[in-house]
Amino acid sequence: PLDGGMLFPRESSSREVKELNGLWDFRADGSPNRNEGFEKAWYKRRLAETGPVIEMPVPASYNDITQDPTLRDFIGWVWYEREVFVPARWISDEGTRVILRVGSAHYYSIVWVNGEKVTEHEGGHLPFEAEISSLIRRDPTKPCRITIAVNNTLTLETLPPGTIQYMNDRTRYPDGFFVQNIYFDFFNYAGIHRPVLLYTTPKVYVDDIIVETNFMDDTGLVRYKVSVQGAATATLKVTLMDKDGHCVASSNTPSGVLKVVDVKLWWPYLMHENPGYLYSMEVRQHAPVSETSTYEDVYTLPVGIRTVNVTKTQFLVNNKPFYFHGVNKHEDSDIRGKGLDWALIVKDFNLIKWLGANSFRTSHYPYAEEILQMCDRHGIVVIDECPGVGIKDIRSFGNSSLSHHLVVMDELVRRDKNHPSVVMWSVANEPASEMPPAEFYFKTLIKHTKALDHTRPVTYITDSNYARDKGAPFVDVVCVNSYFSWYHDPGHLEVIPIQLNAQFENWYGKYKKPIIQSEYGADALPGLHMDPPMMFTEEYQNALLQSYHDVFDQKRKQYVIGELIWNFADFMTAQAIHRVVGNKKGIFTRQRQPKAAAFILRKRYWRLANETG
Ligand code: GCB
Repeated sequence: PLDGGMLFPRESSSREVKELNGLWDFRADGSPNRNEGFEKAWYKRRLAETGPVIEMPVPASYNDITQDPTLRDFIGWVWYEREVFVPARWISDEGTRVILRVGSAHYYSIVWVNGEKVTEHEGGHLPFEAEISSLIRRDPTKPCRITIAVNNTLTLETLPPGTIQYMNDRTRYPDGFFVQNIYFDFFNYAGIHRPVLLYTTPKVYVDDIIVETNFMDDTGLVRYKVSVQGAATATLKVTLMDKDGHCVASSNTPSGVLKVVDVKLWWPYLMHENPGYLYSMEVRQHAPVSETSTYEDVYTLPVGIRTVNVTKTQFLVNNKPFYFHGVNKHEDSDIRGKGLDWALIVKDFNLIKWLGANSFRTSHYPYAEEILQMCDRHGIVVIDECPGVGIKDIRSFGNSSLSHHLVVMDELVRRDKNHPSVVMWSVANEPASEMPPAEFYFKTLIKHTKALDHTRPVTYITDSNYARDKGAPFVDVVCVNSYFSWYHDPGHLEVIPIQLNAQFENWYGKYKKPIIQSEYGADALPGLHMDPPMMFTEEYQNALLQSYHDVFDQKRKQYVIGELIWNFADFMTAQAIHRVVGNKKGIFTRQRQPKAAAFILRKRYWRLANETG
């Protein structure tokens, strides 16, 4: 069980938010054992007093910001620091809690405030926070100095996993040489990737809200549970409002079911003329402080009312068959790496809607909450994936890896449980699921996830053989990746109809579960042309996609319930002989300009929307 609900920080009449984005002082610890920062306790003084610092933007990956190749490929601890003035009224009012929150930092983080450790966190894609109220009250005249050390080292027990390999042959490698091996295909960008902020709540506060929605005929049902922290007794008022701010249901108990007459359901994009309809659930809580005053806290949660169900052959949203025609993405762009960037986020949504895509998978880690909130508003359906990518080594199936994986699912479900856009959890991508320990591993992991959230189906994405995969018995939907005529039979497009048909028939024959083609694609260098098509040209990417689509069209009327292209956009990877400055399977370039394939998909997705929507 985790500590606290970690509701997304929102301003309200009782809560303030102060963003700490911008330039922070920064230093990478390049000492041979990467430990100088701890030995010399850099957090005790200003970072600039313990050595040279550079300016580093937050949020952003640090890798591509400078001209220094050692920083791009740095492995170990980097140190961030920033001083901030906390508003005097936050300090003087003892009834105010002040919380420091990091949206995400990759991979392991330790946080100090004025030299005192306030929290540490493992995992690069989920938020963490610490209450710092008493600390900042100790010396209200001083600015508050926030130090965050972040380590990107991956081991067999991290998610994603990796190994550190020391090269001790001095005839071939320089002294102290080591490399980070990874088993996944994207650059291991690091740093503070999402906003850092301070926010306040009253001492008695709304700590968590859980909603589960359903409907019967025209009546929406919102089952909710509010947890309040800081007081034994508090009075609550829960009000559900429609888009125009009219109250449609209310209650004054901490849990219950709100009934909404003439409900406006949350529908996916293109399935309804008014997709992404959100109600607002205002939770207003009062707790007496003294005879004359009370603490009041107000938190407003967007709520979409919808259901999700899976049958042997269909994925149902609001009891209507939903066909996933969409993309796999990455959080990735020039210069900022995996840093959250609003211009990029909005551009990507505009491209998704231009394509007529109705869904994406958060390959291969949880994306920023800000992105899921946009999905809620626009009706873009999400398969929410945890960072379980690259579980290839048998040692990554061990007990401590599994227990960490369970905690990551705890954190992911805690964070994303209330998003109507999230319709399914993916617990992993392309694990070595044919290995013997995979059976227990996935059985346990999926059972755990279902216990956390009984309302959503659970899957993981497989590229192993249907006859040998050991986790597939436990998933609700089979998600298969395949790269026919790319990694297998390269250049031979003619194999696709046979091999793809066999893939679907084998999986369905064995498991009788609906199938999503969760990845397929080909690299294409924009502007490279050949006819007849050759690999890496735009023509080959087009031809390959079209061959896949022909098979999808036969099977989607039976049990194939979705197709997600690999990938929405080109993205950075580690340097390797099969990667030319990154993975080029995007239908858009990394700068979000269309390749020829984007127009093929656009035509297809709009046609599918009209046929299935
Ligand atoms: C896959 C992986 C994805 C890779 C892709 C590729 O199967 O899931 O992370 O980027 O193939 O292009 O190799």
